Amino acid sequence: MASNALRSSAALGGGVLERYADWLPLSESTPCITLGEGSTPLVRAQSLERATGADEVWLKLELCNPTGSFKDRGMVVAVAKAVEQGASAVLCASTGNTSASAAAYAARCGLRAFVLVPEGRIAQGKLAQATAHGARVLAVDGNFDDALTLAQELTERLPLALVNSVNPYRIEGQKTAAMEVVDSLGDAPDLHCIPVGNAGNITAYWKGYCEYFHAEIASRRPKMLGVQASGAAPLVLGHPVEHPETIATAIRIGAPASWKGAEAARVESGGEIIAVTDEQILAAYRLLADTEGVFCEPASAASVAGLLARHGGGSLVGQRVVCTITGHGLKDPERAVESISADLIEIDSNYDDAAAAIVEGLG
Ligand code: AN7
Repeated sequence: MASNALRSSAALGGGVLERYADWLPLSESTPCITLGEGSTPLVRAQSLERATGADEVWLKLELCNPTGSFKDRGMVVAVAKAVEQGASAVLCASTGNTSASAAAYAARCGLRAFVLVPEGRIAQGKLAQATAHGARVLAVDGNFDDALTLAQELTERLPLALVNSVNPYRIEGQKTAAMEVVDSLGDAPDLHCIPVGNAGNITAYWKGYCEYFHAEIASRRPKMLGVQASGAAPLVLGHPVEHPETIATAIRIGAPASWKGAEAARVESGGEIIAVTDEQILAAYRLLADTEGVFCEPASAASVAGLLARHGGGSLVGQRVVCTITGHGLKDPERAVESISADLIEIDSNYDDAAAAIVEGLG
């Protein structure tokens, strides 16, 4: 009954479960739920082609997912499996986007959602989403790493499905983004740039690229360029960071759960994991908004900041590059307003004042 009801809620065109069913651990009794996640745009970024010398730079706009981040791809699988297994509640620790996604899919499936977030360090838009979907939000007096430890303890003892990316279904769903890149471009790119926080996503992309390579759908695999914020760069330093700090709150993580997955992606792909400063992240954030019309959240701009830091000199001639843009700029309105408020021009409500300001702007 329940599963039929959920099945009939599928979107026209299908979501990740329907499109990538052959690649996912689904069974007859997995409900085919969707909010229309996946099938995100892949758009050219000419300013980045000029800066890096690459033949093509593509942005995979994961901010176009239903809750505004890439998390929906993995969450739809994790929540579908939780429903299949009879769970009535889900729990996650989150820097914000996972909680927004868990809350949305739980609401859609009639599950309760509980989320643990680092107190005072989650972007307002994400908190608004979790609250809007009726999740019970627990603000932890600690950072994300403390919250994740607590989440694991809680799910060991209470009847809750853990939907962090330590849940393998999350990685399975997220790998479909790499498959979509290959489906769109006809093959894997030479280089794939991606922000790294808890390291689930880089692990998932690498898995997706490898599976398509082994199935001979892709003729090669890209080098993976993982990018961390310099104040939260455990994978670059080679040890956990006790007090991670960065304005990119989504990736303010000191002890990534998928450490080994990120390392494997780096080594097996012949790639790198590098750190960029908050200044470099904000410069990329503004560049994407100013020159490409893409308004992402700061953590997402890390992939582009990393691309420019490593290849800004024009070393990518002949190459095809993809950068994942993980989350929407509206998630973190305070950051956006902070960086644009200086440009607000106050005028009286009359034609002459308005026209004068516009003529000045036309320069
Ligand atoms: C916009 O929501 O960890 O390396 O709890 O929100 O897979 O962790 C978010 C991570 C990049 C890093 N960009 O991905 C959470 C959370 C955005 C993000 C990442 C996150 P992972």
